[in-house]
Amino acid sequence: MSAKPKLDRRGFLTRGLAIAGATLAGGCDSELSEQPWVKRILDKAEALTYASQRALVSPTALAREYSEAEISKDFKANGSTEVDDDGYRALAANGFADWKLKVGGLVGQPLELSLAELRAMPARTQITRHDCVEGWSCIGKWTGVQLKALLDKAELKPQARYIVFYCADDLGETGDDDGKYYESVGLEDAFHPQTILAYDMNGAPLPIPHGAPLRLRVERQLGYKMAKYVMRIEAMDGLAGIRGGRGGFWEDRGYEWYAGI
Ligand SMILES: Nc1nc2c(c(=O)[nH]1)N[C@H]1C(S)=C(S)[C@@H](COP(=O)(O)O)O[C@H]1N2
Ligand SMILES: [Mo]
Repeated sequence: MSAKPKLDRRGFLTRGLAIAGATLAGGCDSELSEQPWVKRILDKAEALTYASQRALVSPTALAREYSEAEISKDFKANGSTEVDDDGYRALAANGFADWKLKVGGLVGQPLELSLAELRAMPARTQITRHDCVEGWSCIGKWTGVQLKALLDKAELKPQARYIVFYCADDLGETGDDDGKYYESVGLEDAFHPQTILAYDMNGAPLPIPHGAPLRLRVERQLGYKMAKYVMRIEAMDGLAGIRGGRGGFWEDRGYEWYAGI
C-alpha cells in the first residue's frame, strides 16, 4: 500500500474498500462503482477532501510515483473510448500527422503545435496512480510535455486564472459543442511539475481508448480532470461563460471542480 498522507480520506476509503472487495485482478480494482454503499461513502468523503487537502497538504507537493513493476497490466479505459467524428477519424487514420494542438485565449503568442513539435520539446515521464471517482484505480506510465512549458511558450498573460481543455468527444451526445467533454484547472495545477499533456502511455503512443493523440495528466486530482482527446487549450480569467459555467463536463453535471486527492 502507498505512503499517502493520512488525510487523504477518499484514497484511504477507496483503498480500504478495494481490499474489502478483493477485486484487484490485473492491478486495477473495479466493480466497486456498482455498489450504492460505496457511492454513499465516497459522497461523504467528498466534502472532506477539499478542506483537508487545501488546509493541510501543499498543493505543490508531488503525487507519489511508482516503479515500472507496479504498472497495471490492464489499465481500464473509461468514459469515451473512441471519438464518433469523421474529422477525428481522418486524423487518426493518418497517425495524427495532420493534427495540431491549438493554444489560445489570454496568451501573447497563440500556438498551433503538431505532435512532432510537442515531441521535440523537453519531455517528462511519470508513473502514477489514476483514481476514478467511481472507485477504481490503475497505475500507468505517462510521457509528455509539461503544461507549464507550453504556457511559457505561449506567453501566458497575467490576467489568466484558468486553463481550459477542449476535447474532441461528444460524451453528452448532443451533436454539438454543448455535449463535448471539457475540463479546466487553476494555475497551481497548471504550473505543477507533474501536470503534463501526455502523448505516450506505458512507452508507446497513447492509444485511442486512452485519449489519443494527447491527454491531460493532472496527478493531484481525480480521473475526470484528466481530459482525453485534447484539441485546444485556452487561458481564461473565469469559467462562468463556458458551457454550463462550472469548469468541466462532469462539473456541469454536479461533480466538484476541485477534485484533489
Ligand atoms: N475527453 C474525455 N476525457 C475524459 C473522459 C471522457 O469521457 N472524455 N473520462 C474521464 C474519466 S471519468 C476518467 S476516469 C478518465 C479515464 O481515463 P482512461 O480511459 O485512460 O482510464 O478520463 C477522463 N477524461
Ligand atoms: Mo473517472
